Amino acid sequence: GITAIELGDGDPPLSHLHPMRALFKIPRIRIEACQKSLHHLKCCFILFASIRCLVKDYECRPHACELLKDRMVARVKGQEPQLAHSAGRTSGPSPETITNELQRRFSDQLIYTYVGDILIAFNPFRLLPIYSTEHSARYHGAWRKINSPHIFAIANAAYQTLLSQHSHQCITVSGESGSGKTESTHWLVQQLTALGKAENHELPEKILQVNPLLEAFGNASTTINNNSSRFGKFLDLKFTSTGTVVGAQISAYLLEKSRVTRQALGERNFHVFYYMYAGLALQKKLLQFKLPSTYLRDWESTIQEQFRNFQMYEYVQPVSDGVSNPWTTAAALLQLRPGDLTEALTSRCVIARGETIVRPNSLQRATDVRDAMAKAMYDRLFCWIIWRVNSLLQPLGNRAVRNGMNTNFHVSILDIFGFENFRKNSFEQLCINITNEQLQFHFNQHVFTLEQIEYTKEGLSTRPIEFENNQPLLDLLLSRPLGLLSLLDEESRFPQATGGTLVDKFEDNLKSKYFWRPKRMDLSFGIHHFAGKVLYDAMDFLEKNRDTLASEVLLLLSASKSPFLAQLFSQPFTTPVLVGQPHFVRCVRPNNACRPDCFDREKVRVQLRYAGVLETAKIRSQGHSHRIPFAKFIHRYYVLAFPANDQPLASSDSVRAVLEHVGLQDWLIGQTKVFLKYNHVERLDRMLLVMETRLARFQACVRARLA
Ligand code: AD9
Ligand code: MG
Repeated sequence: GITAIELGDGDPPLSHLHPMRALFKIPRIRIEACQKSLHHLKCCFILFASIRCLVKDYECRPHACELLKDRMVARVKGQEPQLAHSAGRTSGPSPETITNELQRRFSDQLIYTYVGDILIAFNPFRLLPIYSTEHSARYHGAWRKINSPHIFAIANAAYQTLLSQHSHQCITVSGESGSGKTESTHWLVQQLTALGKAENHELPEKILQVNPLLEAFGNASTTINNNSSRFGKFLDLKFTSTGTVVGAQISAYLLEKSRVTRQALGERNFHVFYYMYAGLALQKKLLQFKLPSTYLRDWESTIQEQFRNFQMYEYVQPVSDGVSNPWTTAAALLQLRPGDLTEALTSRCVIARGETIVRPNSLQRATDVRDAMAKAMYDRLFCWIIWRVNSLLQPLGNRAVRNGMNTNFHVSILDIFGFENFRKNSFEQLCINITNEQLQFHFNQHVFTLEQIEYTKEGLSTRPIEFENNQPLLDLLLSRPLGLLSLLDEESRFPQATGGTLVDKFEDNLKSKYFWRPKRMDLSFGIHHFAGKVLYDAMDFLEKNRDTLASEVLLLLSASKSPFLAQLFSQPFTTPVLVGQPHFVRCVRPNNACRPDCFDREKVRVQLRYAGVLETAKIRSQGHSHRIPFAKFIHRYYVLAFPANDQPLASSDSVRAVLEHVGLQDWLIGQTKVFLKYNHVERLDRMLLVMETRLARFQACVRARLA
C-alpha cells in the first residue's frame, strides 16, 4: 500500500513511478518557465486520483491528499526548502551560493529556509498571508518535507518529539535586534497551543494574551526596533503525556530598568508609560502627577502644557507650586507619610566612629536616590506581573495533577534581546551582548561541539568542522578574577573609582585581541563580539553596576501602607528554569531600514557568517540530530519489525533489524545510541501511526463481528 506520506518524501517504494520520482529529485522547477514540469505536474494529478482511492481505502483521509496536492504545487513552484541540499551536497554550499539562494527566496517572499533542522527566518518587515488557521492546520502533525519551511514546522517538530521521546524540548530563537525573534516566538506559541488543543479553550487564549501585557511593560522603541524587547523571556509550556497543553510559566531576565529614568536620544521609555498617558489624557481630572522630564523624553514637549501644574521630585527641598504639593501627592499614591518620603530622598544615615549621623543629600545624590527608587519600583512591578501571570496560568496544571495527569512535559521557548550596537553603547548593551554571546556559545555547543563529542563517545568517526568558537571571548568577559565583569565588580567596590580608573583597569588586565582601547578616548573601550565590534562608553558603568537602592528607601517602601507596594519590596518573585532537547531558530534582519523590499547582501552575509550558517549547513546535511538510546528506541519502535508480543533485546542488533526492516538509510549505530536524522524519526513515527490505525480498525472489525 502507498500512503500519502510515503509519496511526500519521494520514498523508494515510488521509484518506479518515473514522473513523480523525477519531480522530487529536481530541487526547483519554475512552473511558468518549464514545459516539462507542467507535464510532471499533470502526471502528479493523475497519480493523485489513484492514490486518493488507495488512501481512502485504508486511511480514510481524503483531505490529506488535497493538502498534499497544494504542497506539491508549492514545491514545484520553487519552494525547495532545504538550503544544504539545494545548494549542492558533495562540495558543500559556498557563502555566495547560500546568500544568492536566500536572496532569491526572500524576493519571492519565502522567508523561511532550513539548514538541516535549524530554521533560518528572515524578517519580512510586512505581514505575509502565511499565518492563518489553514496554514497552521497544514503543519499539525505533518511530515516536514511535504510543507514549505515554516516557523509552525519547528513548533510541530518540538511537539512531536515531546510526544514520541517524552523529553523536554527547548526552542531557542536568536538573531540581532529587530531580526524578528519576538514575532517568531509569538507564532511558535500560537502553533504549540493550537497543537496542544486544550480541553479548556480559554487557556491558549490566555497564554497568547500574556504577550501584549509583557510587551507593554518590557518593550520599548529603540533606534533599531520600535518594539524592542528590553528583557529576556523564557516561556515554558506544560503538556500532559498525551500532548494537551495545561499551563505555562514565564521567567524574565535582566529587565533594562535604567530606561525608566533615562533614554538615549531618539529612544523611548517602556510602552506602558505612553499608554498610561494616553489613557490619562482622556481623564485629566485623574491626573495627579507628572514624571521628571528625563523619564519621558519626546512626549514631554507635547504634553507639557497640559500638565504644567504638576511637579514631582524636582528639588531637594520639598516645594509647592501653589496648586498642589508633589511630595504629598507622591506620598499619598505610595501610601507613605510625606515626611518619611522627604527624609529618605533628601538625607542619608552614615556611620562615623561608631555613631550614626544623618547627612543631607546633594541635589545630584537626591536625584540618584529618586531614580534608583523609581527603577526598583518598576523592576519589582514587572517581576510581580510575571509572578501573577504565572499563578493565573498555573491552576489548570494543578487541576490536571489533582486529576492524576502527568504534566511533567515541557516545551520551552527562549526569546532574548538581540545583539545591539548603537552609536553610544552603555552598560545595558554590554549585558545584552554578553547574553547573546552566551546564547551563541550554547548554539555552538549543541550544533558543533557536543555533536562531535557524542560521535566520538559512541565510537563513531567524525570529520572535524571548523567554526568560530567564541569561548576565548566568553573567558575574557566572564572568567574570575580577571574577566571584564569581575574587574568591574571589583572597581565598583571603591567609592573613589571613576569611569577612567575602570577603563585603566581593563586595559591593564585584559590582554586579548578581542579587547582594545581607542587612543584619546578616555572613557571608551572596545570589544570584538562574535557579531561585530562594539565601542562602549564606560561613563556610567560603575553606578549602573552598583545598582544600589539606599537602605532607607528600601525600608520605607516595604513599610508602605499599600499592601501591594509593601509586597513588592518584601517578597522575591523568582521562577525556576528548565533545559531540554534544543531546536534552533536563527532570525536574520535583511536591512537596517526596516524595509520589506530591501535585501542588504553585506548585512545578511555578516549575520550568516556569525550565525555559522555555512558550517551548520555542512554539519547538518550530514548530521544526525536525534540520538536515541537503544532501550528507548526498541521500546517505541520494535513493533515495526518484531511481533507485538516479542520482547527484543535493547541491543544494536535489534535496532539495526528495525531500521533495515523499514528500509531507512543513512543512520548510524553507536555503542549505546542510534543516530538518526530528523526525517528518520518522522518516518518511523508515521509508520507507527499507520500501524496503530490499522490495528484499531482491525479491532473494531473484530468487535463488530463478535457483536
Ligand atoms: V529585539 O532584539 O527584541 O530588539 P526582535 O525581537 O528580534 O528584536 P521583533 O520580533 O520585535 O524583533 O521584530 C521587529 C519588527 O519586525 C516587528 O515589530 C514587526 O514589525 C517586524 N516583523 C518581525 N518578524 C515579522 C514577521 N514574521 N512578519 C511580519 C515581522 N513582520
Ligand atoms: Mg524582541
